[in-house]
Amino acid sequence: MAGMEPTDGDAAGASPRPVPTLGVGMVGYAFMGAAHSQGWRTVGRVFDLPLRPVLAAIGGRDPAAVRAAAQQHGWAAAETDWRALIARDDVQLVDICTPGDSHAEIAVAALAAGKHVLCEKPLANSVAEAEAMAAAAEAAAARGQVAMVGFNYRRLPAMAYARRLVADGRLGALRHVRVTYLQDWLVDPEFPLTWRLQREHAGSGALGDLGAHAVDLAQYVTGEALVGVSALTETFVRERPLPAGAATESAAYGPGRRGRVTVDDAALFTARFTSGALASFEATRMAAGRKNALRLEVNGERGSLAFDLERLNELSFHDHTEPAVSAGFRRILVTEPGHPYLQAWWPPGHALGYEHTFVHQAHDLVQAVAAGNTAPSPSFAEGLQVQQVLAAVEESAAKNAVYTPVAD
Ligand code: SOE
Repeated sequence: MAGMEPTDGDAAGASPRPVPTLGVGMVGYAFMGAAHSQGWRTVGRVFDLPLRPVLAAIGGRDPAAVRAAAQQHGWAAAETDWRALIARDDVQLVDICTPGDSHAEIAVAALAAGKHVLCEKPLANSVAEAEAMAAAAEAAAARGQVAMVGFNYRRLPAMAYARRLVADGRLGALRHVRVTYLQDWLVDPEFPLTWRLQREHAGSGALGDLGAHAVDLAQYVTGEALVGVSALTETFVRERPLPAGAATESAAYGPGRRGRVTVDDAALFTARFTSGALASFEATRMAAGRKNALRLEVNGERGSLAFDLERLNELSFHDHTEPAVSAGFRRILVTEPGHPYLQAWWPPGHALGYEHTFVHQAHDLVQAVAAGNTAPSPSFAEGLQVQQVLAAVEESAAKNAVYTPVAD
């Protein structure tokens, strides 16, 4: 499966050590494609890996655009048909960075073709698709293949460290988890109707786009699963201009080249964890001034922690067992070599950023492939569970929509 390629050797001129390669083929080259490319390009230069990822081929429908993306992001070849990309002998791992409506088809085909798979979040657009993907991943695992979901925020050193604090009992029994994921790129009602605003392409709106991260992160940090939700969703701007060059002006699109928004702009829900801890979630792309504000707070019997993605190198921790007179939240700068992933990076205080999560994600996946760990986390089964939570949120929101205030 994996090819062989000599390393450059070290500065002293030692003879090169052959390192097996892992050919990566990526489908999609927009925002997530660029972010994943960064991860694949960088990971082998920062971490000492048992397999060296090679950016073998990138896939996309538009021949000129995919060739340009290959050049910009460092891919050796470009394919206009994802099936051809999967079939390539130099591709052992398929990375899916397309909109949700093609995740299931590509992932199932790639797994059937014997490839390892990384799939962007949310795993799918529906529970049925996610079930098919999880079943395909389970069958492929028996053949030694690895499948993982791209919940990249787990790979933030601060979040991995927060999980460690919880697991070590530093917070004691958990009581509350509060997660908000706030962006503002849809505040402008003239923002065009891109695929992220169409149910047939995106599955859902802020819920799947941001809420999926929130749910995964809450479960990852606490090590617990959510059971039971109660939700509200809203679409504040129901029609938007069609994007420039939109191919269709079908009956579904009204006059003036505007189209219907078929997903939520915001989703709010409360939930219960297996332990009985309570959680609240808010996901919106309508919070003016909030750019990428993923905030998480966990309160336990023995302490609390708080995190804000807009200050991603920091974790606030309060140890409630300390004397009240001197206790309080303190800021941990998560850049020490003893913090997750930091050993490979810069000296303490030399901060990391958003893109490093994709490097860490590539690192964890390559290690899993090399170790033959066919159940890396987050697995497709975990992606399916998140999808089930999202579906429960939609179901609850649909029911809640019928409860109207009672006049007295
Ligand atoms: C857009 O809202 C988006 O790019 C998400 O799709 C990503 O998953 C999130 O990390 C940042 O925001």
